[in-house]
Amino acid sequence: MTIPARNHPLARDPRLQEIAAKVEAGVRLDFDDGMACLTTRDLFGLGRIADRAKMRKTGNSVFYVLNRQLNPTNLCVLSCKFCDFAAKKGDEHAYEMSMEQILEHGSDDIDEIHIVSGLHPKWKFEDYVDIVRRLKDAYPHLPIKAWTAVEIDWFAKLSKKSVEEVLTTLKEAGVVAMPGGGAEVFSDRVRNELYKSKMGHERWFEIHRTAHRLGIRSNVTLLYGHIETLEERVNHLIQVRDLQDETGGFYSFIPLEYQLGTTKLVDRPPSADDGLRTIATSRLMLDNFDHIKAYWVMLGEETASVALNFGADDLDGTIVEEKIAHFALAESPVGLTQRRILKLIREAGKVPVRRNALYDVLETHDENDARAHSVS
Ligand code: V47
Repeated sequence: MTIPARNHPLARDPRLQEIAAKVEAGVRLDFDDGMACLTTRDLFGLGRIADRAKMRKTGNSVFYVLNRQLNPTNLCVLSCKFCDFAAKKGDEHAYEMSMEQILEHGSDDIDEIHIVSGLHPKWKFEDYVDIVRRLKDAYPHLPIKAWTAVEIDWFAKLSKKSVEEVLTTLKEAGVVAMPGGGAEVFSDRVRNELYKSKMGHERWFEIHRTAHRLGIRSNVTLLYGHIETLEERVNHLIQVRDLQDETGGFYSFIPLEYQLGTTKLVDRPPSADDGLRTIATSRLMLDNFDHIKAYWVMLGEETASVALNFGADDLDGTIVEEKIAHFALAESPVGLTQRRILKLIREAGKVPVRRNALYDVLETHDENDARAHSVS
């Protein structure tokens, strides 16, 4: 029996009542629905609908990973206007790690190493491949999630190889998955304003499409809360959904909250309300995604925990030493303990599930376990 839209119990806003009925009937949301989600005054109604949609995908589970981030250098030939991480030679915050320092980031006790880098003006493609090879040699069981599409595009230029050749070489070296960075906002207007010299969205799509074809699955991000319009956010989601329809290769969608840092593209950071609304809208628009990530580094721990009742089902991980958001003055810690992550998930009333980079389930923390971990 279909519930008449006007009486739908989950929301007060009549537009959301229609959306709830559509979601329940498995009818895909359109652009106007996306705009209604992003502009409704009934935030809690939106959250309830998104949580219901999440429950249908992954039940009460919330995923997390024992991981470590590695950013081998921040020297970068690009000058994206939102980025405080990138540096030019001679800048006070410029750095490049030695191979020894890089290898110290690996461990046999974690389930993912997440590698993102600057586009170093001197390093060759082989140097980046070598990082993967050496990590793989040192830690054969550690899943390596490495290089965004921006780096892959750069590697293809450096080596004069095709995207397929670059990705095949990296896969042979040990890359099993790719992070979703560099997507920013799939809009030519935003690109022209903020990151003109970086590849456009067609190339980003081509790289992820090729990765998926080669068996390297990946994530996709949205950088929100700067100069983009709400219409551009919804268009971004629709383009992401179209690509997922085509390849089915994305694990997770990750809205990244813009950190003002020193780049200050806008006067104020995005609000918690905006973060929750964006997560919930992503869950509802992206009906072909299993996972929506509440990235605690940029949202802050508390908002990320609340987001687990607004459609998110993944908290990312322990990270240990985050740099990109913290060079942009993020207020969150640089890493979290496993105990803290379990607490954030349990405070949201959900069940923590430990995964690896490939979303294989490694451990479900049951009720008895919950009591053991609640002693802080
Ligand atoms: O592409 C740069 C963003 C991204 C800022 O795939 C900024 O699991 C906010 O992609 N404020 C890199 N964001 C990080 C990334 C990521 C993070 C966590 C998990 C995954 C995953 C991917 O960081 C860049 C850019 O969009 N970024 N500067 C800033 N000031």
